[in-house]
Formats: sequence, structure tokens, C-alpha cells
Amino acid sequence: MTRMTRTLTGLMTATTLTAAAVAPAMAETWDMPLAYSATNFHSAVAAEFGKCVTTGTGGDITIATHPAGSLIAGNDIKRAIQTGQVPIGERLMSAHQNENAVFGFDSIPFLATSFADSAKLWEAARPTVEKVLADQQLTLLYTVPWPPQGIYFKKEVNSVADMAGTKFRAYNAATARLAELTGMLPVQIEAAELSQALATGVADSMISSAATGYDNKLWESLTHFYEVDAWLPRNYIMVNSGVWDGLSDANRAVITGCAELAEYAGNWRSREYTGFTLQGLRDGGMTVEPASDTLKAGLQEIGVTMTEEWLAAAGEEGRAIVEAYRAMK
Ligand code: PCA
Repeated sequence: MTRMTRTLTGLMTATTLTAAAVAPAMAETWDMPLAYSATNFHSAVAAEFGKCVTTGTGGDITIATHPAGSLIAGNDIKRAIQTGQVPIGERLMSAHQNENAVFGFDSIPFLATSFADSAKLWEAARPTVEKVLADQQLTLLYTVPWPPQGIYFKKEVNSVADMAGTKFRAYNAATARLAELTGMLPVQIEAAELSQALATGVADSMISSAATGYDNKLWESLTHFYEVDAWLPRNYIMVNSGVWDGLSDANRAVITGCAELAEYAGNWRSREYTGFTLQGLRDGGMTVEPASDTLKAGLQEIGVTMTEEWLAAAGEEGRAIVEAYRAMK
């Protein structure tokens, strides 16, 4: 090698390094699977969150949301994020309460039945949930509650006895247990498959929000929605912890800011969507009314059993969550 070549090579290496040091991070696209329909407020908030991230990171990260389980089915989303198949996604955490009872803290009947109480319960549960998620390579970005849960039927129902024998669509272990304790037959169905399952008679009742009934035009198959306000389960937006740790400080800060905004907006949209969708069910032709005192009393009794069962399953961590929550009330 001549001296000249050596100098040129050295210069080129130095230039390449400098260029790499000042070049922006490689622009990436993050696929973000969602389980619920594009029109649902959770999906709308996630889409806005995605835009906020794209703008805020100056195009370093573009988020592409895939609603209605179109990229990954609801039940597989958490694992897909854990294993790095996708960097980010949304999931109803209580669907995984079989894996860890703590995930079902938001589906305990009649523990937190309003948006205000749901916020307190989340505050009480947050450190524990974040720790469990961190052990699974998952970093929580934000969470938004579904509206209060009521019960849908294809007939008038005035007591727990009237519920017996119906095929009840469940979305987590708590809803399946509720079916068992009321003499119904639980069948696990993702929201994306709901309309078809009800239309074909695979199920003829369920517990959910007015929102999910509205999104899926359930008046085409069912006739009654009883407002029970049993609980407000939550969706969680999570990112793979390895991906998260690999981001620049600036991009992490932007995403955190977008997540805070999304959580705030999501909470308000959920409240607003409650009244809107209750009216939507009525307009669709359904009977929408509060559960009768007899039905409520029967469900309360079942709620006591389910609370005891959850506390037994969730152990010390579960008890601490409920105690911290009760101390805030
Ligand atoms: N809708 C979701 C979960 C809770 C809700 O209100 C569902 O029914 O799958």
C-alpha cells in the first residue's frame, strides 16, 4: 500500500464513521396489531397514538395499526410482542388471567364499577402489573378501560335462574366462571368473531360493554341489554422491552408523551362512547335497561364468590392491590 492509498483509505474510513454518527436512526415501521374493530374508540385512539409517534420521532418510527385481529388474532397478540414478532400491540390483559391471576384484577365483579373507581383500582394495581409484564419482556405504554360491563340476552331475564342453560360468550376466565356459577354454558370467542358466533347460534348471550354490542350490531341477533356495571376491564398497549431499551432517549421520551396523551384521550372517549353506544343499541331496536333488583342481587352473590376465588388465586400480590384500592376510596 502506498502512503497515498493509506491516507485515502484512512480518510474514507473517517468520513464513513462521521456520516454514520450524524445520520438519523434508520427509519422503521412498527406493525401494531389490535383486536378490536377499526371504528372502536380503542382502535381510533391507537391510530392517533401512532400518528403522534410518527410526527414526534420525525419519521424515525412509523406505526401501522392493524385492527380487528387482522394481522394477529387477539389471543396471540401478547405472545407476538413478547417474542418480538411485532414490536408493539394492544391486548385485553384479563384474557391472560389463567397465566397469572394478577392480570384479572380488573374483572372482579362489583369491585370497581365506575370510571372514577376504575382509575383508582388501576393506580393500586399498576406497580404490580408493570412488574409482572417486565418479567415477560413487556413494557407498558398505556391502558384504557372499556365502558362498564352489562349482560346481553335473546330474551327477557329478571333473575339468575332465568340465565340458566344459555350459551354464554366469554372473553376471559372471569366471564367463563360467571357463566358456570349461573348455570350457563361458556364458550370463548374473540370480539372479531362475535357477530358471526351470535348469528349462527354458537352463543346467545354475553357480558360486555354497550360499545362492543354497538360495534358488532348485536341487535341483529340479540334483544336485551341489562346495565349491570359489573366491572371495567382494560386494554393495554405494550412494547417489547428489548425494542424499548434499544431506542434513543429522545424517541423513548416522545413515545412516552404520546402514550400519556393517548391514555388521557382514551379515558374520555370511553366515557363518551358509553352513552352514545347505549343509545345506539336502543336505536338498533334493543331493550336497554338496568338489571332488576332480583337479578342484581343474584349477581352480587356470585360476585362475592368470584372475589374470594380471585383473592385465593392472586395471593399476597392480589390482596395488596385490593387493600391499596380500598384505602383510596
Ligand atoms: N369488549 C371486549 C372486552 C370488554 C368489552 O367491553 C369484548 O367483549 O371482547
